[in-house]
Amino acid sequence: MTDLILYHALFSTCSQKVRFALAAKGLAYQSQIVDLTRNEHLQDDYLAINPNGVVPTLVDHGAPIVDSSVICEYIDDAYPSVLLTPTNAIGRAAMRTWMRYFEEVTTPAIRAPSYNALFARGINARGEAINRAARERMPLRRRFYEKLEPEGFAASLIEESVERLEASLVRVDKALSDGRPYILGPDLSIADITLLPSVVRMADIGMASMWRSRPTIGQWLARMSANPAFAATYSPGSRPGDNILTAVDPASRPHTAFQSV
Ligand SMILES: N[C@@H](CCC(=O)N[C@@H](CS)C(=O)NCC(=O)O)C(=O)O
Repeated sequence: MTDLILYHALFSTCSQKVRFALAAKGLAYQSQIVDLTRNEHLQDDYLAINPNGVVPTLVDHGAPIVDSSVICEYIDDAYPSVLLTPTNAIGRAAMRTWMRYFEEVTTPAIRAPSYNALFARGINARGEAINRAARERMPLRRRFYEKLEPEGFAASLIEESVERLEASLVRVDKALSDGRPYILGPDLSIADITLLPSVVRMADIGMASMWRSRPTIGQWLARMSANPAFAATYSPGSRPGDNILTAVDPASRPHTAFQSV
C-alpha cells in the first residue's frame, strides 16, 4: 500500500499534470476523486487540506502538499529514482523559468476557452442560487466565476486567452526549433509536463489549428502522447467525449493518440 494519496479530478488540467509526473516517475498512489460538479472541493474537509479550494492535493504520509507545480517538484525531490528535474543548477533554473511562464501565461489562458467549450453550460444549468453559494465559498476563483455570463465568458476574454496561448506556442516553438525533443533538451522535465495539459485541452476544444504552421509543437505532442505516462494520465473520463456532461462539438475532438502534423 502506498503512502501517497492524490486528491484530483479527471478533467482538471492541473490534476493531469500531477498524474503525468507521478506516472512518469512510476509512483503508485491512492486516487481520491474530488467531484468539482458537486463542489466537493469547497467542503470544509477538503479546505482543511487545501485552503485554496482547488485540485490537486497530494498527501504524503499524512502531509498535504498543494499546487500542481509544487507537487511535481516535491515528488521529484522526495522520490528521486526517476528524475524529471535537471541535476545542475542552471538546468533547474531554466526549468523553473519555463514553469513560471506557463503558470503565468498559458495555464490561466486555457481556462476561459475551456469553460466555454466544456463547462459553462453545465455550470449555468445549476442555477444562480447554487452558483452564488459556491462562489461565496471559493478562496481563489470567486472573481473569475463572477465573469461567467449565460453564454459563457465574454469574447474579449477569449481573445486575450488566444493571444496568450499563441505567445506560448511561439515561445515553445522557438525552443524546439533546434531539433531538441523536449523543452529543455534531450530529457523530459517538469517543464514539458506543465505545458502538456494545456496543449491537450487546446486540441480537445478545436484549437489545434494554432500549431498547424509549427510542426515542432505537433511533434512534441506526439512524443508526449507516446509516453506510457500519457495513457495513465488520461484514463477514461479525463477528456471530452469520455463524459456525457460535455458540450463540445464532436468534430473538434481528436481523442486518441496525436499525430505529428
Ligand atoms: N495553481 C493551482 C491551480 C489549481 C486549479 O486551478 N485547479 C482547478 C482545476 S484545474 C480547480 O480546482 N478549480 C476549481 C474551481 O474552478 O472551482 C495548481 O496548479 O494546483
